[in-house]
Amino acid sequence: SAYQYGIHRPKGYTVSNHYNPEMEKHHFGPTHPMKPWRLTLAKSLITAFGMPAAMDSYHARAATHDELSNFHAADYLEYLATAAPQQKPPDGSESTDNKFNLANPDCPLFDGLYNYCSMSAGGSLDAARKICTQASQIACCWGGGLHHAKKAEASGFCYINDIVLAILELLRCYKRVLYLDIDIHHGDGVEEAFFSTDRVMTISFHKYHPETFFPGTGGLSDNGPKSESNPGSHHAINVPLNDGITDDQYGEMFKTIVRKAVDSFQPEAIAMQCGADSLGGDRLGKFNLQVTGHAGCVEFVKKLRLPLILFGGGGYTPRNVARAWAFETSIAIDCHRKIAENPRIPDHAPWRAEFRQESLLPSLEEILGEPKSNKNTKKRMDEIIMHITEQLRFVNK
Ligand code: TV1
Ligand code: CA
Ligand code: ZN
Repeated sequence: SAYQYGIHRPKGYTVSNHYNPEMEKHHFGPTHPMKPWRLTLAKSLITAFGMPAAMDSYHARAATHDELSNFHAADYLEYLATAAPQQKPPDGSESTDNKFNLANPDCPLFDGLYNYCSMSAGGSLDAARKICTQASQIACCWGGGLHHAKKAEASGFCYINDIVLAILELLRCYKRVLYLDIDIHHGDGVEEAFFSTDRVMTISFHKYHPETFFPGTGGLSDNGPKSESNPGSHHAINVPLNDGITDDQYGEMFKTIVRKAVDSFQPEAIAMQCGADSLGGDRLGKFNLQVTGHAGCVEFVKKLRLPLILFGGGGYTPRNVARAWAFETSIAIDCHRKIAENPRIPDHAPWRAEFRQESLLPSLEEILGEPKSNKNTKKRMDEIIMHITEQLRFVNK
C-alpha cells in the first residue's frame, strides 16, 4: 500500500518511529480510561497506509534503571520495580497502600507495570538519541508523552516521565529545548521538572477549571517560582482554555503563541506532546478539535525545521487517538496531502471495524453528532495572548 498511496521517504531528512509492541499488552484495569491497546490501532493505520516504507522503524528497548534515575528518585524506582499488583484486602476494605501516590484508581499497580513504564521511557530515550546524533530529524514515540509523572510520585495515569528523560538527553547536545503540550491536561510534571532552568521553555495548552478538571494547575499567571536568582523565571507558559474550543480558535492561539515563543527563546530543538484527548468526542476531554485541527499544530511545528520529537500522551477514544497519531505520522513523512485526498481506511487494515467511519479524517459531526458549545470568548483569547506577549519580553536569547 506504500505503492498504492505513492508514499516514499521524504527528501532531505529522516523520520524515525520508536515503538515496542509489548506495551500494548498491558491493562490498567477493565474500566480504566487509559487503554494501551490504542497503540495497536495506531500502528494498524500507520501500516495500512504504507507509512513504514517512508521511515526508520526501531524496536524500542526498555530503559534501564540507571537511565530512569536521571530524573526519578531511587526509592520510588525501587518501589515501582517491586510493588506487587494490588489485591483487595481479604476483609473487603479499600487498599490503604498508596506510597508514592501508587495504587489509587488513577495509578493502579497492574501486572507488568515496570515493564510498561520502562518501554515507554526506552522509546522516548531512543528518539532523543536519534535527534541528538542527527540520525533523525523527526522522531515519533507514540507510546511516550506521560507528562504528569513527578520525581518521586505517580500522577494522572503516569508513572515515569519519559518526556523529562528525553529532554534531559536533548540538553546534552542542544542549548535550548522548547516543550509544547497539546494534551487537554496541563503538562505539570514536565513544567515542574524544568522550573529552575532557562534552557527549557514549556508551553502547555489545556482545559483549566481548577475545581473540577485534573490536575488543577496551569493558570495564565502560574509561571513558576519568580525570583531574581531563578534563571527559569518566565520560562513556564500556560494557555488555560474552556470547553468546546474549535480548530480555528485553537490553531490561531497555538500559532500565535508558538511563533512569539520561538522568536524570543530561539530553541535549538523541540519536544512536542501530542495528547489526543483534546479531540472532539474524547471520553475525558471536552474540546471540539478535529484530527485536521490537532494535526495542524504538528504541521506548523514541523515547518519550523528544528530537530523534533513527537510524543503521544492522553487520548481516551481509541479509534480517534489512532487516527490522530497516524495522520500526524503522515505529516512527519510529508505524505499527509496524499492521504487527505484519499482518506479512506484500506479494507485490509486490521481492526478495520473498530474505526466505525471509514475515513481517517471524519468530520466532527460524524464523530460526535452535536459539537459542544464553545465557552471561549474572543476577549479572553486576546487577554491570554497579551499576557504571554508581556511574559515573553523577559525572555531574550
Ligand atoms: C479507574 C477506573 C480510574 C475508571 C479514572 C478521569 C479512572 C478516571 C476511571 C479519571 C475515570 C481522571 C482525577 C480523581 C482527582 C483525580 C496521559 C480526586 C472516567 C496524560 C489524567 C486524568 C490524564 C486524571 C492523563 C484524572 C493525561 N480523569 N475513570 N481520572 N481525583 N484524575 O480527576 O494527561 O491524559 O474517569
Ligand atoms: Ca496540555
Ligand atoms: Zn490528558
